[in-house]
Formats: sequence, structure tokens, C-alpha cells
Amino acid sequence: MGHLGALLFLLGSLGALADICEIPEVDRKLVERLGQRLLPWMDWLSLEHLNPSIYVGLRLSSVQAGAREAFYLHILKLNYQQSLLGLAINDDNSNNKAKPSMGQLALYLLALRANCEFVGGHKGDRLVSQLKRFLEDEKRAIGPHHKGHPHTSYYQYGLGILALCVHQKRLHDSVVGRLLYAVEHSHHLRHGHLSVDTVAMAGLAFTCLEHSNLNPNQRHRITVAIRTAREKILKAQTPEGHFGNVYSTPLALQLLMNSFMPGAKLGTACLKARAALLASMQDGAFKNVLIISQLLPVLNGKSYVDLISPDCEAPRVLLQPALETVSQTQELISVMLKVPSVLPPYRHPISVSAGSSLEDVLKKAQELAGFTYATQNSLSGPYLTSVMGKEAGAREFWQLLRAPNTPLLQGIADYAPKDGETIELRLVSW
Ligand code: B12
Repeated sequence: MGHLGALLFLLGSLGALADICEIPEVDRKLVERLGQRLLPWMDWLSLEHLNPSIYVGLRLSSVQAGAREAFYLHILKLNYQQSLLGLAINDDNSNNKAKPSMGQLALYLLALRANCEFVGGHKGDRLVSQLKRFLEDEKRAIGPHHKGHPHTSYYQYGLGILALCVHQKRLHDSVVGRLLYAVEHSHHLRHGHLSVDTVAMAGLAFTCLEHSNLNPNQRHRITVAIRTAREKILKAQTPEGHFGNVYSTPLALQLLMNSFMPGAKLGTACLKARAALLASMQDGAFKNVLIISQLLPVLNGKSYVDLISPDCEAPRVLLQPALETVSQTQELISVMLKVPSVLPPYRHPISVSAGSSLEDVLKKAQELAGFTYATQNSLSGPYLTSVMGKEAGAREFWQLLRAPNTPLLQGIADYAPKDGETIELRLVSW
């Protein structure tokens, strides 16, 4: 071990002892490889494909995409402003495109802050008002007695509060109060099980509010809720070290990082999580751009809360596009595709080449007739909205499972089924 290695090891051990969550630096090459995966996505410049999370992730990371970054932000601004403010547009189809959701608007505001801009001027004020209105609507949907649900999710509710907070925009105590209640009574944050991502996002929003002192009357409740969120996340650590699962660990670490919780064995838990993350990175588990954009800040010791006062001058390594190595295989595999929740139930073996994604399996099944599906694009990739003509309703979704009963941790574009596997698509409530 070199001097630096020894120093990092010592810091790591001290972190473990001191109950501080520290994430010692990881191999630069690994970080660069992750960053490179974002580059091709920066060439997709239509509103449907633009992803402000990519921009935020890069700006908080130790890597950069050079001139492409500034251009991407420019296109983000044009598209989001046109779409959200209904500005004059040349493209006749633009009116038909879905408007960015509350969460997407929030991520756009985070992207502006990541470039050290404060939202302002006439247009900026209108965007802030829109986000505030979205949150007010969601607050009403939850209701004063917390019996209802947000139209979107508590995750997006937290994201909305965080975005306004980093721009130093004040929200009414009652808006923040709905999220505080949800963390205090965490059954509201479950999607079948505790959603670590949602608790982490809420915790990040509260941490920003605590630092900025924007809701002084709720200061004590906010401080307690941050601690509750951290404790829930620590409790959700798996034997391998992930918080929740591998893909919720980045946001979980954004919340835990640099925090201090005496007596909670936080230092040890974070070092274990870092080791689990490294193993997953080496296994190639991080394919999804959205998740990569949430992980890159962590590998640079940063979180979304740093957007309160971002360091826009920090040196970052310029990413070089990776050389594509497309390995085509002739080997065929067979995947059993099953949809029991339709009449008559569907069950068919589908033959695809090894390494194909679940989306390839669905496409093939559709070509063979007897199977239909539809997707909607999202920041995480194609989201399965309808199967055999049956569309998921409000608070329902098409769950992806590996038989007999294991929910997949990846979406249809990223998950690659193995030979002989049975994949079930199940319409469930959440
Ligand atoms: C809320 C949520 C859900 C809700 C979404 C409904 C709703 N009205 O919000 C429900 C519970 C239905 C859901 C379902 C699934 N989810 Co989900 N979800 C989230 C969560 C917590 C927040 C998403 C969000 O609002 N983002 C912010 C907004 C602004 O972005 P957006 O793109 O506009 O949001 C939409 C998409 O994210 C989409 N969506 C939600 N989950 C997923 C997953 C995939 C793979 C895709 C393509 C889209 C998608 O729903 C959002 C609302 O429309 C994220 C956590 C995270 N770290 O991102 C996990 C997360 C994205 N989900 C995940 C997974 C695995 C799934 C499922 C595939 C689980 C399964 N086995 O079926 C399914 C999707 C199946 C399908 N039909 O394609 C993983 C993805 C990991 C990865 N490798 O990419 C995450 C990161 C959670 C985790 N830690 O495991 N999810």
C-alpha cells in the first residue's frame, strides 16, 4: 500500500471509529468508466429524452463532458422553458408532448443550481411558481389528515422541496409538514416495502431546509426527521452492505455521507456500503444512466445538498468517449414469458440471442403475435405501462418478476434474462 493508500485506510478506520460516514476515494478509472456511460445520452436532445439528472450528476462529480455539458444545459433550458411556459414554438408537435412532471421540473431547477445559477427573472419566477403550485396540489391530494396520496409520489414531493430549497425559495410550513409526517409515520413511504430512495430524498430535502433555516418554526421537527431518515436507512442495510438494494445505495449514501451519528456504528456501515458498491461496479451492475447520475456525486464525496453553494470551479477530469465493443453472439437462449393477470393467461417460451434485454424478449413476443405491450419513456428508461392492452391504472403498475416471486431490480431495457428463466409481468397496486 502506498502513502496515499495508507492515509485513506487510516481515514477510513478513523471514520469507522468516529461514527462519521466517510467514503474514501475510489479508483479513478472506475469513475471514468461510469461517466463515459453518460456521454452517448447527451446526444439525445429531444424533450422526451433530455435528462436533467445527467447534468446534475456530472456537475457534482469528479468528471466532466467538456463543451457538451454547456450545450446540454442550453438545450435543457430551451426545451424546459418552451414546454413549461408555453413559449412560442416552431415545432408543431411540441404541444402534444407531455409536459415535464413536478419531479422533472425540480431536477431542471437542480441543474440550474449545479451551474451556480439562481433561478430568477420573469421566466424563472414563473417556473418557481409552477413548482410551488404542483406541491400545493400534492399537499391537497394528501389532505390535512394524511389520508390521501400524492398524485406523483413522496419521492417527487421531496425532490420538489429540495429544488426550491437550494434556490433559497421558501415554502409554507404546511407543505413541508406533509413530508415530515410521512417520514414520522413511514408506512406512507412504502411501495410494498420501505423505499430507501424515497426516505433518502426526503432526508436530503430536510437537510437542505436545516442548513438554510427556511422553515424556522419547524426546525426541531426537521432535525428529528433527518435523524429518523438516517436511522431507517441504516436499518435497511443488507448483509452485503447495500442500503435497501444496490440501486438505492447511492441516494442513501448522499444522505448519510459526512454525517455524524454517535453510537450508530455509522462509520462501519458506510465503509461496508462502499465496499458493496465497488463490488457491484466491478460486476457491471451500473448500466442505468439515472442511477449512474445519482452515484457519481457520492464517488466525489458530494450530495444534492451541496447545491446550496456548489463549487463550479472545482477541477474535473475530462471524459473521453469510450470505444464501443459490440460483442455479437450467435448463441440462443429461451426465456419463458408469463402474464397471469390477463384472460386467457399468457405463457410462451421466447427465443432470443444471449445477452438480450427483457425489452428484446417483449419485442420478439410481440412479433410472434399473441402478445402486446406499450412503454412510456422516463428518466430511468422505458417504463412498461400496458400489457396485452391492459393499462396500469392510478396507483397500479406492471411489476417485473423473476419466477417464482423475485421482483427485478432493473427495468426492461437493462435487465438481461438468463437461459431458462421465467419472467412474469404482474399488474399490482402500490
Ligand atoms: C416512485 C418509484 C416507482 C413507482 C413509480 C410510479 C409513480 N407514480 O411514481 C413504482 C412503485 C410504480 C415503481 C415501479 C418500478 N420501479 Co421504481 N422507483 C421509483 C422511485 C422511488 C422514484 C422515481 C421518480 O419519481 N423519479 C423522479 C422523476 C422526476 O423521474 P421520472 O423518470 O419522470 O419518474 C418516473 C420513472 O422513474 C418511472 N419509474 C419508476 N420506477 C422505474 C423503474 C424503471 C426501470 C423505469 C424505466 C421507470 C421507472 O416512474 C416515475 C413516475 O412516472 C425510484 C428511485 C430512484 N432512485 O430513482 C425507483 C426506481 C427507479 N425503480 C426501480 C425499479 C427496479 C422499478 C421496477 C422495475 C420494479 C419491478 N420489479 O417491477 C418497476 C417498474 C416496472 C415497469 N412497469 O417498467 C429502480 C430502478 C433501478 C435501475 N437499475 O434502474 C429504482 C431506482 C428503485 C431501486 N432502488 O431499486 N417505481
